[in-house]
Formats: sequence, C-alpha cells, structure tokens
Amino acid sequence: MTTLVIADLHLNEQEPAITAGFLRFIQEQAVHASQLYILGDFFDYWIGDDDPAPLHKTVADALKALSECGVKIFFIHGNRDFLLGKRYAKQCGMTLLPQTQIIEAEGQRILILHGDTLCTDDTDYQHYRKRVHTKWIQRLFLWLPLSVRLKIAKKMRAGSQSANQQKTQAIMDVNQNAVIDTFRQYKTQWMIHGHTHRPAVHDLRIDGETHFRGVLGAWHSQGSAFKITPDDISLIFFPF
Ligand code: LP5
Ligand code: MN
Repeated sequence: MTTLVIADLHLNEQEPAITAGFLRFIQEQAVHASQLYILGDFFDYWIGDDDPAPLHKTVADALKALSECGVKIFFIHGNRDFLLGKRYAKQCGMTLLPQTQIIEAEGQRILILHGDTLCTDDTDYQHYRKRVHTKWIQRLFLWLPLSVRLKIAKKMRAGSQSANQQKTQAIMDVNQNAVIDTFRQYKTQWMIHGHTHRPAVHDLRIDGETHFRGVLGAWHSQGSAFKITPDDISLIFFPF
C-alpha cells in the first residue's frame, strides 16, 4: 500500500485550477492509498469553520467521500489555516494532529510537520506566530463577525506579502540547527515538511547517522506529494 503526504495547496476561489488538480489527485491517486496526510496551508487562509464559502463544501465533500472509501485522512495546521477546527475536520472525515507528529507509514517511522517552526531565523514571523497561537486572541478573532474577520485576514495576507519582500531567501528557509535539534529530539531517520516551497530531499549526517529531510512543493502550477511505500519514500510531481 501507499501513504501520500501533501501540503501548501493554498486552495482558493480565485485559482480553480488548483482545486481541479486536487480533485483529480483524489480520484486518480489518493483513492488507491491507505492514508493521506495534509501538512497545512491546504487553504490560502482560514477564518473559521463557519465560513460558508462554496469551496469549503466542495473540498469537504471530496475528502469525506475519500474517507468513506477507507482512506485515513490526517491534517496538521499550517500558518494560513491554523484556525481550521474540529467541526470542519469532521465534515471532511479527517483527524486533526498536533503540530509535530511521528507517523508509522507503510512500516516507516517519519516525523511530519508544517515546517514554519523550523524557520527560527525569521524572528518577526516567530513573534507573530506566538501571538496568533494565543488561545484568547484566537477566541476573540473567531467571535468577530465573518465580514470583519475576512477584512483582517486580507490585511494580514497583504502585510505578510510586503514583509516577505524585505526578507532574504535565507531568513525564510529552515535553520539547520533547528533541523538537527528536531532530529535529535524525535530520533527518526526521516522528516517531511512543507512551508518553504523548496521541494527537495536533503540528507544530513548527525551523530554518525544519515537523516533525510523531505520538503514538499507548493501547488502553484503542478501538484507535489511524497509517496511512501514499504521500500521507498519519493517526492513526486504531477500536472493538474
Ligand atoms: O503566508 P506567507 O507565505 O505569505 O508567509 C508566511 C508568514 N506569514 C504569515 C501570515 C499569513 O500569511 C496570514 C494568514 C492569515 C490567516 C487567516 C487569519 C487568521 C487570523 C487569526 C488571528 C488570531 O504566516 C511570513 C513568513 C513566511 O511565511 C516565510 O516563513 O515570513 O511571516 C510574516 O509575514 C510575519 C511578518 O514578518 C510579521 C507580521 C505581518 C502581519 C501583518 C499584520 C497586519 C495586521 C492587520 C490586522 C488588523
Ligand atoms: Mn506555510
């Protein structure tokens, strides 16, 4: 059997080709898998499970149908959709996981995470992250009317885009020491994450052992996934 891992689709109403690509991915690939892991930034932004956007229903229906075919679906939050809650997860037939999780996929132990927590050189982002992950701030945001939440989200997206233009590529990549510390803490040979949009498999030696860091690609003009089988872990790309 196969386990599939995806992240950074940034699904949104303005880019229907990505949604179509995802629906095809479900019908042609995920339906043959035993498990599907979604490692965040699945949606371009998420302002609450009560958002009635038609896209959310289309995606939930597709995932629910997939789960009813026997495929187990898991979700880790990204920095765009960290407010996705239990209600929507239930609608999709998927299980929410903590931000870092060791999985047993096709007999292989792999650490999975969104990847933003490894970008420790981006101190502005890490401060911002701490604030928006504060429970009472989230509760206050979710209490606001949807129209206000939407306005704030759009301002935040614009603020993020302009902040990113001032940052170097190196600052927005993972910090090597954070990667090494994470491998030492979780003791897996492999980790898979997204967020940086720099698809690759990196190998590194830590304490005499070889470790692998798989990075998923964002779904801009093609799909990207890690395909895990009992004897292989590979990064694949496919057209929409
Ligand atoms: O997302 P991306 O790829 O542009 O950049 C990320 C980091 N940016 C973010 C911000 C998100 O894009 C915003 C998503 C909105 C979610 C929905 C609303 C939920 C609100 C909940 C409130 C409780 O994550 C970016 C990183 C980059 O990845 C690479 O790692 O650098 O980090 C930033 O841009 C943070 C900035 O450095 C500092 C914060 C700017 C935010 C602007 C605030 C404006 C607020 C106005 C509100 C009234
Ligand atoms: Mn991200």
